[in-house]
Amino acid sequence: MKKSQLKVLFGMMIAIMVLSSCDDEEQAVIENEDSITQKEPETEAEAEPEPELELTTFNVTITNVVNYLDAKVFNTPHNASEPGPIPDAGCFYSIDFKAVPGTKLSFATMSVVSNDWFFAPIAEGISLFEDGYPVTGDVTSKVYLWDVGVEEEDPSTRTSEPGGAEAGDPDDDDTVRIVETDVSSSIKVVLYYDEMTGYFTLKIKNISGADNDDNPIVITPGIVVLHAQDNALFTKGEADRGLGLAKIAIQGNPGPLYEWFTATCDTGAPLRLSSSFTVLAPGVAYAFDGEKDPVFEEGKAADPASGLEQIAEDGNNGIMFDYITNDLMLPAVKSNETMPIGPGGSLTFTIDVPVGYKLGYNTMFVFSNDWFIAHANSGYDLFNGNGSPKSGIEATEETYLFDAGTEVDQPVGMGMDQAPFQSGPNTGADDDDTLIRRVSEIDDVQFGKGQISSAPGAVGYGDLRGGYNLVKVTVEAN
Ligand SMILES: [Ca+2]
Ligand SMILES: [Ca+2]
Ligand SMILES: [Ca+2]
Ligand SMILES: [Ca+2]
Repeated sequence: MKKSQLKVLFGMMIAIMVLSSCDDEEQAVIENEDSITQKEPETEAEAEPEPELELTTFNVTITNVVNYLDAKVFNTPHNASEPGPIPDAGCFYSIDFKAVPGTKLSFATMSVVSNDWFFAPIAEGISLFEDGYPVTGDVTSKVYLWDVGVEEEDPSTRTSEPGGAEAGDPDDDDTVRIVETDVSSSIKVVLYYDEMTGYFTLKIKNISGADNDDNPIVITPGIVVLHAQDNALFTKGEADRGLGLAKIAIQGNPGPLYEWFTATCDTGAPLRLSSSFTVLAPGVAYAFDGEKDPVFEEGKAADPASGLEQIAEDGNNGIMFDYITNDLMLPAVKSNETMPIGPGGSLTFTIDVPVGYKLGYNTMFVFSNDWFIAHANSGYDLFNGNGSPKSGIEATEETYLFDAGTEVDQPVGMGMDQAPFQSGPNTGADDDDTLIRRVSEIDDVQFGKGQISSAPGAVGYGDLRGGYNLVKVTVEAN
């Protein structure tokens, strides 16, 4: 799908970049004023604030932390009625899952005739799409045999020995490391894809079998994880994270690791799984000194002059930037990045702010019709009570996913009127509800996880309320 459509989006972003290329000079002027101010401090500002205000420079970073997108346990061999290991050559596990371009696959299954060895893809995972097309066929060459670094190699305490799943000395090398890069004589790993349903099927087959004296192979129940960033299960050369991978590698028990990935808070909102795969559009950061964010107000319709519709529907940050700069006459900057930011990437902003001001920011949740990520309307206090500037990731806690109320919603990442796929800007039916509101529910069609609810619309990774796990916001005072 969609490669050409993504190109449209990138093209659009480049157009925006060209339109705004004169901003660098404006930025330089502001910086010069700042340095003059610092050399010759003037008396307290009164009626005409502009040149006299003491400015603090903040670096604001909105990181796209989308990573773990789904986790599944596999435990029952194909055509078997009970969960169990696979000792016989030719038998296999079969796991169905849904995924969209940008997704990587990792899994782990134990090699029983070992102390703590497991089969898993290369640390960055297997990309499930290449050039927008699903990857299918034999992917065994991307699967290695790994040592989890928890139990010392000793044939008498192998898991296949009586009591071996409980016995064994600590490994004298505690890092996760490669045992073998060619596992094709042990297992075969194949991917299938169904165009109609969008589901992949992963088959992990025992090739050698337990009876092969030269290479006895038994594989066990394990876990499949769909992710967007590298090193989902472990980092090569680092110690096991202690989250349950060793339970798979030593005992063939995927339960603890599955629990870790799929943990929720009391309301059922995920603590770690991201709701969606999305990129973030170039955004705007701004500062204000009133009670409420002057750019948008939750519970009211978007102000047509504010540029909210354009930023939320099309990822166009130019109109909002101009509105804040020229109409509201408040400090505003566009992100330094002029292209969409995928998982692991960041939007960065450098903004000069008068003491006492609050921070606002806005970036599109690109795989939507009119959703944007922004701080709550109260704004983030950039300064402590004594006027000292703040630094840290605290702003993440009150960052939420909003619906701009300007375009009707289609399933995330699946709508032909959404920015990456639409024929042009401002394409799509009007929203039934024209008020700006938190997105309190996402129906995950991309991965088939179903309804994901977060009453507040929380987007910070690791938020104790659970939520969508999409971003981290970092503020750093210079
Ligand atoms: Ca070991
Ligand atoms: Ca053992
Ligand atoms: Ca909407
Ligand atoms: Ca649209």
